Amino acid sequence: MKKILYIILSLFTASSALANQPKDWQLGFQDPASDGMRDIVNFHNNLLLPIIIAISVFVLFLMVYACIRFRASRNPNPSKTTHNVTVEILWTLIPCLILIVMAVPSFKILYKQDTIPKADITVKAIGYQWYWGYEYPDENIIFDSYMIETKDLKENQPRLLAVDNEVVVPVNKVVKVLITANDVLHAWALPSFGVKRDAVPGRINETWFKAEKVGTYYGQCSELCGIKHAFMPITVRVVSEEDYEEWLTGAKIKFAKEIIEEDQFKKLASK
Ligand SMILES: [Cu+2]
Repeated sequence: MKKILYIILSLFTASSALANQPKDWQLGFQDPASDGMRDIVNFHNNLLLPIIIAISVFVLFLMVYACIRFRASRNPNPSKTTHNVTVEILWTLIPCLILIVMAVPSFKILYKQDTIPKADITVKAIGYQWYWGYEYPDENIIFDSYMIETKDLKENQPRLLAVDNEVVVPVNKVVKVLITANDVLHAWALPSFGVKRDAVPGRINETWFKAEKVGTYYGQCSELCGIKHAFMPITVRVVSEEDYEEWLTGAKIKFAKEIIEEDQFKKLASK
């Protein structure tokens, strides 16, 4: 009973009280933290959900009506009708119209997400079995991001979602994410930003987001990629411009990418 109450309660609170990670008994989406996700949530809550509910109620009504009105005791000699042109046109046409009504805003959102504005920051995410590697190509930064084991979790770190090295991005900046994989298919997904793209070996997919709120956001690999698929979470920390600069200064030293060209010269020379 308590659980049912929770579900009902969460129906009303889902959009306002939830932060940026999955919650117990959550229904609905995580809080949107980008324009793209807000579009998706609006589309779902204001258009899809009413249509789904209306159709479900209508079908339920038809079933109940048929059960009562045409039950054997009340309708002993059933009609032998097999065709009715009007009804057939209607039940083809109306679903078509419903699909068109859903398709138009859906494509609008899709195309909006597909157009990547001029990026302020580019991050490259590389899926490995089973962790994510990140690169900031413009900053010469590279690091790996592993899930923190349950026993090593600190306070406020969610289990199976927190990582050792988080992706750090500034708030209100366009972040372009280049996504690829090193071994098998993975998918880089962050629900709060409305972002989900497959990471395909040998190919670079791209997506973008503009985080509107400072905070820590959690996502997970969303393409079955092997035995530890569930243990390669994604953590993005959105910080203020100044904090980002500060992080950058430290990260440039801590995560400095070695100069590849020099290595190659050395390799060539030693041959
Ligand atoms: Cu994966």
